[in-house]
Amino acid sequence: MNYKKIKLFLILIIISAPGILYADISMQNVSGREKQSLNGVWNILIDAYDEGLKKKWYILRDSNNGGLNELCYEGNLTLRVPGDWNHQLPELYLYEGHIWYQRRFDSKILPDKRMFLHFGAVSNNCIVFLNGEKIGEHKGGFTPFQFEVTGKLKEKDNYIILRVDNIRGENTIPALSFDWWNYGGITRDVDLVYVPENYIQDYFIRVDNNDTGKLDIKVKLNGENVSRKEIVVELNEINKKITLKTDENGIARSSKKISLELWSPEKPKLYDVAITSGNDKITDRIGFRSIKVDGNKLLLNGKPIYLRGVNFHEEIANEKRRAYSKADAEFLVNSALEMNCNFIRLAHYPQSEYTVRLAEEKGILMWEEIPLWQKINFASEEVCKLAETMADEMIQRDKNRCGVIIWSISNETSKFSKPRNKFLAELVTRVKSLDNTRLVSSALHQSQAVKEDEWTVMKLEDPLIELLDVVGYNKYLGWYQKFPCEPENLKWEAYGKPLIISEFGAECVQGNNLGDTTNLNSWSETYMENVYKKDLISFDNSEDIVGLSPWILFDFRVPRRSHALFQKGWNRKGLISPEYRKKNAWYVMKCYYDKKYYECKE
Ligand code: GCB
Repeated sequence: MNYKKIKLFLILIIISAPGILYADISMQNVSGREKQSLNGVWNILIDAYDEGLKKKWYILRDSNNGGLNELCYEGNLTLRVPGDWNHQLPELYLYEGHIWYQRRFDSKILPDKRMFLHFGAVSNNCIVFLNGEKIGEHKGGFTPFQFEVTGKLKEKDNYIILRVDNIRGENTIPALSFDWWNYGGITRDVDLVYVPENYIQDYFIRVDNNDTGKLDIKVKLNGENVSRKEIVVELNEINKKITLKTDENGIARSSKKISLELWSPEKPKLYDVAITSGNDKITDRIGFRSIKVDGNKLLLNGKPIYLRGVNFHEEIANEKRRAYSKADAEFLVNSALEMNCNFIRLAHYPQSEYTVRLAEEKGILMWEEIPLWQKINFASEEVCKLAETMADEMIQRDKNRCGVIIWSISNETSKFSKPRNKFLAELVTRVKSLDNTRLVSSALHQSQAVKEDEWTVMKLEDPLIELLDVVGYNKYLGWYQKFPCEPENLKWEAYGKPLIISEFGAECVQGNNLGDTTNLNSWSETYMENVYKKDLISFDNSEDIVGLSPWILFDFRVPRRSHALFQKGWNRKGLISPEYRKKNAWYVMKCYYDKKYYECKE
């Protein structure tokens, strides 16, 4: 064995060592499954000194089973699940540490069904215990995961305990410092999911990106008896029934001619698709489209498209909390629609499935990304492995959502780091091998203003550019940096590739127009408005730009934004204030997008 093989062997031994039980990647489409919700009120204990594991806080003790002294979950603090802990209890407002969650539940036991404990997301890490036994752990706060619990449940009085932490570190993703609130907790739905013994674990149903008259299907069964099984995929609306057979690994594939109405922002057509295998059946709403690049153009269903976008965080600013529900998704997506957007950059991590599904239903294209934000320790194998898992989990959850057109692999990581360049290049290959029906991008930021005749050209410089399909460019001229010239003479370039200006903007306090409003330090609406106007003039000079996502739709909360007069714990680059008052720059963007909308219609 050579050195590399020995290393791999040792890593495998470590990964499979008893005690480290990792969660499984989530099954496809939990929302389409029979399930029992475990949302609701959970008891909690705050473990500020991180002693719970040592002291076995995962074994529920009460007056009946002894050991009550110094450990009792019930009768004191509680938290609602789903939901971050920061906004629910004043003592947890800025808390970064461990919290133990506990609840009891009864569950129906169906003899011919398997059961899975499914979490939509837990921020950021957790260890899960069921009836006193550790069933596994998960790292990463924004993607779903599951554990099989068949045979581990009783009809009455089960208890589940989670140790959750939101601790930042050099080797976490995101790492030590990042520009959003570090919400902790069980932030998305928790369910007990019931499936048949041999169940449809996964499917990927899409049209061929090079030929939308061809439907490509891959279905994967899971169970003891999954080889040479028949699978039927039906689109009743067009009387289409496709029969497939699994191989010895329970995987079936087909590629068949089909005539479908394609999904687009103007007409976001979704089909009911039913997949049946033995006694398992699941249905989903799926849309079909192609997304491609031709030189510096972006083509949706073969036609050039302009992305009228915006960024938002998964936050309800006015309530100082993370968004988690269908109603929250409606609020966020409708707010983007109000500005006439057809594109959302879901910053800076996979946001709730409710948001993705709703945006797709409403005809919005999406950019989805993993939280590799600025200073990530790419030199650590453990960190890179985690980043890969995050990408896998994001793609697994949303690969059937045609509204998602871009997977982004990172935001503003440094081009000077060799391990970063090596790892991100590998990640591009990995993402493309998992899904060849979307484009790969990254939000880059290292650039130079270069004089070329009468023009000053903003040029990105990053070895990643040549590997990406679409280039994201973050730049805050007028805020972190001066405009290098008059906007009439300014251009943006991505070396002949489609370019999305993925972030630009400035800060201001809504309602403020005091002092010299030409001055950045005025924090005035007029200053911000002028930055937007100048940016837009320069964008119109640039042939490579296929879309914009200004930073950001709402002011958002960040503990490190601490200017005592103007920020007070908020990043004020929002186009809308937390109270939903639109800033001048919002109207500038809305006008610009209306104009683009009518230009594109002509
Ligand atoms: C950026 C980051 C974003 C920040 C923003 C800012 O470049 O990508 O996460 O919030 O700048 O306001 O500084």
